Amino acid sequence: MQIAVLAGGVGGSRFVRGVRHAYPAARITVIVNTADDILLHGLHISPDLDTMMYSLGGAIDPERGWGRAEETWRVSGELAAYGVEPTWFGLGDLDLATHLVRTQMLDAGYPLSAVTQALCTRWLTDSDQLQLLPMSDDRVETHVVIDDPAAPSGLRAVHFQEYWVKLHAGPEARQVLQVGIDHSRPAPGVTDAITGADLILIAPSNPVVSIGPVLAVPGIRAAITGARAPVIGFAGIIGGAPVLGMAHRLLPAIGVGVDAASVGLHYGARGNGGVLDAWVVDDTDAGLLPRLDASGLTAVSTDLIMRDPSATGRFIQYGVKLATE
Ligand code: FO1
Repeated sequence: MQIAVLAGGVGGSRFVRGVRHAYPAARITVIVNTADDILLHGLHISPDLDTMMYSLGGAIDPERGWGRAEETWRVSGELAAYGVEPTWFGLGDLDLATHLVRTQMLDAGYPLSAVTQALCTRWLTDSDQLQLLPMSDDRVETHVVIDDPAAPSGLRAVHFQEYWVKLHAGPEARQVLQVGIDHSRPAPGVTDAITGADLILIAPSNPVVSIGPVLAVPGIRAAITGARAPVIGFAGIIGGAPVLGMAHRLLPAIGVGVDAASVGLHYGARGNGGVLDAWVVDDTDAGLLPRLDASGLTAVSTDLIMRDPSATGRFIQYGVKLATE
């Protein structure tokens, strides 16, 4: 059995651990958002790929949900002592090695997909069963447009990481842009993983800055709508609030309500211009099912809290059953 998963970082990696638990014999390909990527201190940082890699490799810091366990911060401290900006983005000493290897390989001409495969040989020992692919080898960056009274236009675009980490998603997001997306291409293996899959899963990751960019890479959405496998999506919004992260600060900027029904209808039903065959919401949101049904989107509710891989695996199997029976 082949499973393709579309995912972001922290929530996405917990979800994939559930997929692995539910389908231990399957070959799983995770198509990971890279629009959070950022160049800092001359280094190429891929937060969602690294979160996925460390998490599945058992090296993630469990409290933060990103970066390495047992991390130290001596280099960051030295950079700050020199007054080198940005000081708001923490790069741990262990994590820095990953960025150094990635940047050296990219500078030597290897595409991000090949670099990711090389990095993963250390962490994913079952690489014939689990593969991480960046959504694209091309540079794509999410920028958020916020108010800036000092700017002639009254607006300013900041990198997503600046909005998320430095500004804590405080300013109202007027617009969210994926710079470079129009000319990006799916990374090698991405469309094959989708068309060859027996099951396609959309993780409960941020619909605006995680799943949104993956679906916006020209060719990926079309591969999904034309795929033979059922496509099942899982809501990351429960009771009108994101389970993780700050999606509620970004959904309004793309005109989508902060509730599981609005996000499901934003992804849409396959055959109706969308990408989903089934949408799974939390039991808290069972009251939204009639609205989803009336809009032609097959939906079901269950307990969507990702307590551990076994609980996550259970709700994944439940959603799959709905879409395939
Ligand atoms: N998130 C933070 O809130 N603060 C940080 O300083 C930070 C550093 C960081 C370094 C490497 C990395 O792979 C991830 C890092 N993250 C940090 C997480 C990241 O900014 C976001 O959680 C994701 O991009 C959103 O999916």
